[in-house]
Order: sequence, then structure tokens, then C-alpha cells
Amino acid sequence: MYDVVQSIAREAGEIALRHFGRSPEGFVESKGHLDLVTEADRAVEQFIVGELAAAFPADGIFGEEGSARSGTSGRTWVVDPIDGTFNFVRGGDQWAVSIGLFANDRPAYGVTYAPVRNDLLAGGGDQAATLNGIRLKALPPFAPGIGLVGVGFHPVIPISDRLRALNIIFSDVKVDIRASGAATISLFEVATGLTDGYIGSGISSWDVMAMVAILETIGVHCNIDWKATDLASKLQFICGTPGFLRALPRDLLQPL
Ligand code: LIP
Repeated sequence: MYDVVQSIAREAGEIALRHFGRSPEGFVESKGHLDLVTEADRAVEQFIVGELAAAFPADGIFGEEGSARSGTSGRTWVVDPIDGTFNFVRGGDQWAVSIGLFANDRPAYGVTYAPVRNDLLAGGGDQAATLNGIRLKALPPFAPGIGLVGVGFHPVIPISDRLRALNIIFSDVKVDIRASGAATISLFEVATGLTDGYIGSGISSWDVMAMVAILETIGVHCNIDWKATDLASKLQFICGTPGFLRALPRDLLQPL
């Protein structure tokens, strides 16, 4: 199963790359304020869904661009064909294919592939997290003097809520921020030790299912209550290394 999903993610990334750099006219549509979908998102999702359905016919599939198949196994593949569509449209490298397995009410396995960087992260459950086949290094302890947290706010999140979260980060936690515009990439930065954590508001299950499974194998905890979460709902959460989470004020662990 693991090799199959990794090769599906790589091939999906190659399909996305064939569309990368296209002119936005006739290629990009708006799903809402600052929320984009492209022909590439739909083509890549169609490919991934076809491959997963052929490889794992008993499993369900839930994708950002509308795919919804119920399975009989109790397992569901949660798919974001291009996480970071905005960056993809603008020509940046911060976007990735994300394929996560949700089983027993938990993120159980994940593969994310950032094609421009040619970086593939995989892991979850009893599978150790690897970057391009090499096991991830142990994460550094939290050092407040060089503390960094990623942030991601969906455009539907009220500005007052975003400012409140930023105020807590700057005034109480006293660390700096990074915003990649793609939850997968921000969580990738946590996994590789470039940041200590991530605060997401208005983020969807397909943006994070794969990375949360990977992060759990290296001791990074995310405060998402998956048992109480509808896969279609917008999530508010914090992920972080144990030292970073310990440094947070208690009220930040409440919904933002
Ligand atoms: C994106 C997320 C990002 C968030 C964007 C959007 P998409 O997902 O990864 O963190 O800030 O609003 O939801 O739409 O590129 O798959």
C-alpha cells in the first residue's frame, strides 16, 4: 500500500507540473474571495481518485474538488490534489499533492509531494516518517530565542479572529511567524525542524490529513479532535513540538 500511494502522489505531481506556469485566463476559477481552483486541481484529483479506487476498491475517498465515494472498509482517503493552489497560480514552489488515510477515526498514513522542490514526505502509523526515502531527523528542542510558528488563515476567517491569534503569538508566546499559504508546506516545515509549530484557522481536513499522520510519528501533536470532526468542516487547531506546546498560554489551546 505504501509504495502504491507514494507513486500515485509522484505521478499526480507530474500531472500538476505539466499545467504549472499556464496563463490564468480560462484556467483559473474563483471558489470564493481569494479562494482559487484550476483545471489542474480537477485533473489531478480525477487522476488520484481513479488510481486509489483501482488500488483500494473497498476504501472511501473524499477530495477537495468534490470527490466523495463511500467505501465498505471503514477507511477513507482524504485528498488535496494541489494544496497551495494560490501559490501554484502565482508561480511559487509552495504547493503540494496531499493524500492522507483516515482510519479508526485517526489520520493513519500520509504522503505529501511538493513537485517543484521534488520533496516527498511519507509516514504514519507504524511507518516511520521519511523525506525522499530518508528517515526524518529528531526535532530540535524548543528555543524561544529562535522560536518560529507557521500560520494559515482561510480567507473566510474574520479579520478580528486572525488579529487575536497574531496578538497572542507576538505578545504572549513571543515568537516570529511564517506564512507559506499552504498548510501542507507549513506542516512540512514543522516536520523538518524549520518551525516549531503551526496555527491553522479555517483549514480543511484535506489540507492536513496526510501531514498530521506523518507528524505524529515524530512526536508533533495537533489538537484536532478527529472523533468529533466532520471531514467537511473547517478546522481551527495548533500543532507543535512538545516544547513549543508547553510554552503556549492555555487559552491559545482553545478555539481561536
Ligand atoms: C489552502 C490552505 C491554506 C489556506 C488557504 C487554502 P488550498 O488550501 O492550504 O493554508 O490559507 O486559504 O485553504 O485551497 O490551496 O487547497
